[in-house]
Amino acid sequence: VFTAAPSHSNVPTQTSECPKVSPLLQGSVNLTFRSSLTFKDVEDENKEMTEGEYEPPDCTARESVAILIPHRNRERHLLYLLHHLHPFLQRQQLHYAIYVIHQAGDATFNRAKLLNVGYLEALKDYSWDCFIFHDVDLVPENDHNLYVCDEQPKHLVVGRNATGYKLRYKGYFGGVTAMTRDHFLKVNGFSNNYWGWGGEDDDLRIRVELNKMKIVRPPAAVARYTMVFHKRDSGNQINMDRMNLLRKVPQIWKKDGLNSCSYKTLALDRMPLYVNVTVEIGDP
Ligand code: UD2
Ligand code: MN
Repeated sequence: VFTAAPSHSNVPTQTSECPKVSPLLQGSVNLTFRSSLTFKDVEDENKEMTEGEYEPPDCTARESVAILIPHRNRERHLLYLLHHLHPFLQRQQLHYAIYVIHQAGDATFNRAKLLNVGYLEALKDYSWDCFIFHDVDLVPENDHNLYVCDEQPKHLVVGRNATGYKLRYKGYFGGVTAMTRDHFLKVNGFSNNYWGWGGEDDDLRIRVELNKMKIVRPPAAVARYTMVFHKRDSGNQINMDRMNLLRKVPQIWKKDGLNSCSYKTLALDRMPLYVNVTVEIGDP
């Protein structure tokens, strides 16, 4: 499935590169969150998807991007996100695949480790150029917020509805970020040691800075998201150790990350809209 050939049979095999700016972009879109929406509806809207992967039908995409979504027990949010994200990415004329990394069991949640697993598993399918680390509950409002990587690690959530579309704090690197395969390898990925809520995004920023890279952001006018309302999940209590961990990043980052990420894949399901990786990642 993960081959270069487009799945659309009436398209000539030799296609030219997609334009630098997609003619399909619409700008700011009106988001809807219909409570009667079902997975079947979203599958029917996206018939051209094969096993979570997409390629533009009549041009060759300039970039191949893997979207990684850490997940447990947020089915409704996942559905809304898929409903909006597939057409959004298709309007950007990307070659992409969506991976949902599902934490098995009910031990404390570990967002960062799940994202490390997503990176390692996605690279078994294809040599993706770019990775987007994506909260399940953040829906992009403007398709000029391009899901491609930059020369430098990119933070895509300048603002969101709940915070008046203002950057939460200087250095904030949470929610949705884009890093190339090499950027992420260079920083040894995320730490695997953040169990529960908070800190893992700041840890990644520190890794980026220690490696002499600089975080960039799209213009505030396009880097806008709607976060679907939610309370703190059970199993994701605030991580009281996070400040301690953050102080130790310079000493720890080389031995805690991609190179020490141990896990057991329980299932890998290639569904129409995404690849679902169910993984056992242990507990604190
Ligand atoms: C903020 C950050 C997020 C992360 C988190 C701290 C923003 C917009 N987002 O999110 O990137 O840094 O703080 O850890 O600032 N999840 C599940 N099931 C669970 C728990 C979490 O699927 O039971 C996933 C899901 O993708 C969710 C993400 O983890 O979006 C972050 O958790 P959250 O949404 O509860 O935390 P939030 O909104 O404070
Ligand atoms: Mn959230």
